Amino acid sequence: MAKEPRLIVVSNRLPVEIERTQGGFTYHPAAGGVATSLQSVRKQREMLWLGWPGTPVWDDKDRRSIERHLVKEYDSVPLFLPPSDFDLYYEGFSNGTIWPLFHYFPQNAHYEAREWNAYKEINALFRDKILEFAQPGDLLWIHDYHLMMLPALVREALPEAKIGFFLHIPFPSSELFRMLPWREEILQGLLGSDLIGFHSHGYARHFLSSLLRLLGLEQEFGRVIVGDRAVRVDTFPIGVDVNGFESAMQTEAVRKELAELQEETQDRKIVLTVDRLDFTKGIVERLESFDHFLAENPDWHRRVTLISLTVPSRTGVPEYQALKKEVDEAVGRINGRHGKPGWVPIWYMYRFLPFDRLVALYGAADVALVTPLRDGMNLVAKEYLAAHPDGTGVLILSETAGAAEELGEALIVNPHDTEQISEALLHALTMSESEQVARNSPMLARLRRYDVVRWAEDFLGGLEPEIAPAKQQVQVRLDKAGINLLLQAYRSAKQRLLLLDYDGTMVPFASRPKEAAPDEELITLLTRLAEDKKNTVVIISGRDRETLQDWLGGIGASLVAEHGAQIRRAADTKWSVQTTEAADGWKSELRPLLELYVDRTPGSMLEEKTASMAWHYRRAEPELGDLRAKQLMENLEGVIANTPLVIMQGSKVVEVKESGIGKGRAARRWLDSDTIYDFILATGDDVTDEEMFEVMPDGAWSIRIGVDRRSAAKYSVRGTSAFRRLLHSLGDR
Ligand code: GDG
Repeated sequence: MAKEPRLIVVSNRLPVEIERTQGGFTYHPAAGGVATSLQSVRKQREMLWLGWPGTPVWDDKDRRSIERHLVKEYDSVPLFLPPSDFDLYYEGFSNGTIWPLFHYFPQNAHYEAREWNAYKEINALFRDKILEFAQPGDLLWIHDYHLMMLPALVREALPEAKIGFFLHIPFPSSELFRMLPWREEILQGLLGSDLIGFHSHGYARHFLSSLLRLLGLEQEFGRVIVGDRAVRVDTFPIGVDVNGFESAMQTEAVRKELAELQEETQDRKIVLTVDRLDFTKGIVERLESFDHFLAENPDWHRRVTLISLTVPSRTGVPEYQALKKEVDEAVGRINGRHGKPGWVPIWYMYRFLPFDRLVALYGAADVALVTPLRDGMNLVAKEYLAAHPDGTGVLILSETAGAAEELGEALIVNPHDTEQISEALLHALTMSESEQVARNSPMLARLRRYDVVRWAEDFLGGLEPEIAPAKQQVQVRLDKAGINLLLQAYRSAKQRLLLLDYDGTMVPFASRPKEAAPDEELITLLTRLAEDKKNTVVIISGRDRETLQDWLGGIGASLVAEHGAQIRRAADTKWSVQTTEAADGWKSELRPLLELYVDRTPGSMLEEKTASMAWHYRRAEPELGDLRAKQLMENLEGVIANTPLVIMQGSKVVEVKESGIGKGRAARRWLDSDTIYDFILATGDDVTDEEMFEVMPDGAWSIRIGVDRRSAAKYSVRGTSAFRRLLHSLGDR
């Protein structure tokens, strides 16, 4: 079996804690979702982890010793970052701009050019470190919002690298994202990747919509074409180590902790909250909901305890200090208001607990109250369920945590709705065990199936080169050598057939179809090609005959309009119509439906042709256009069943036409004629051209304009300008 390529994981922080001790350093592996998931990957392939090793300032000797140890013992490469830039990059741009903005707190975000510059500088240092270690064939997996410029920086230096990027926090709606002064750069930075992963479909959608609105880049099934590369955008919801939690529950240490907890809380119900102290977590809002619950339900006094584990975070930042004060005061106020001798309603712990104690807390809790205002995923919700393998326990979960997309059987709440959370608490505390198990079992089954190991494998599977299904035509990019072969074949041929699509092949798309008129240079080029006695030039287009006649009537080529419904041979002056008389009948039936879509989709329009009707939506709001196109296709499918009509979706157009009319059949008129062509070139860019590619004989040169799409064509070139260059080379012969 072929050896798996090596994986280089890159994240801001290395998952190793380093402490200075007398006479040296001690090292502890830091546990955490991503680190755990990659342990299993480590068993299957060689892996290197690259990141910042932590705050202390080391001298050169320390650095060398740490690096040696980490490379040897942890397969990790430390990147020592300059402290001055580090603050601007980390506290500044990463946590003071991106973190609040991406979590829907634009009022907390600041925009400082100095910090942005430091962010780019530090990303460049990461790139330099990668370049020291990367070898051809390595897979690179870059993590999170601190390193969004890194994919493009690496791509620039290593054009052939396989680069994956995963964002652990939300990607906000494009309306928020566009507030960022450096939004285009960030998008371009991410687009250096081959694969970009998000936790939820919503985040991926927001990202794609930002690409469309800010860079004008369109997607097709999550694929975005950037220059001559395809970038895939997909969803990989991170899981937890379900087996790890299940077995942790059985260990002596956890059992002991659990017994102690039960002793202390007696037969009171436990509601648990676990968060890092952060404004995105909704800590104060949640405490207020608990306050409201106690005020509304005095019969629950003495019978319930809220254990709030809050992990210190960014303690040097004034906003976080203020939040800490607010939380402290809320806890004091609520305990003061409802507490009684022998009963403290809220047990507040402001510290980081050892893993065993955390797991014991999960196990002891009757209810987990997880109500962040915004959260990329939220692992606590999943860990709580994993720590209850028998399916007991109740999860109350915020609808704005990524986890809510998968954990729909939990009690889902709006984290701002005090009343709703208070009611959910009552429901949770009184829920029967059978309802608990009924709700949790399907969630547990999903967590087991898609655990943290599957998550990593799934992402890496998406990053490794795809193997094309047997039947799918793999297109060969026409490189210099290929073009030379084509030119040789052209030169030595006696009878040549050139079947040329127009829009998207010889000219780029314009937002109004009428604006895509041919330029002088193209007219001269085509005329020259058509004048060559050995050439039969056919312009084969979806456009109406008037436009084709008007634009290309004088070049001496044959013209095929409306995908073959109308044909004018070079020698003729008249067009011949290929359609049936019945056309008028079906058109008047379908017209009202198509007009309805024109009305419902501002910017779209209806075009009537001889044998078809086309609804164009290139100028419509892009997402609405795509949505309406799908709806229209569904609608039409119902209406045209059992008629001789077919629906085609082209580039920003949905077209209904008579079956039997098509570019394939039109091309056949030449292929099946008495002339034997010893050089055939067929070119096109969209689905309507596929019919033509499909009927091409073996030796034909079929070329698809645009890369990385499925096609029956044998070859591809990058875009209209590349194709024009090729035409020029033909014209020069
Ligand atoms: C990012 C995203 C996304 C917490 N307190 C203690 C402790 N923890 C552990 C929990 C859990 C983790 O910390 C917190 O989970 P998050 O989901 O918030 O993860 P983060 O890494 O902070 O955040 C988040 C995540 O990335 C993964 O993609 O879900 O949305 O913001 O694992 O168990 N662990 C111990 N003691 C504690 O006191 N031992």
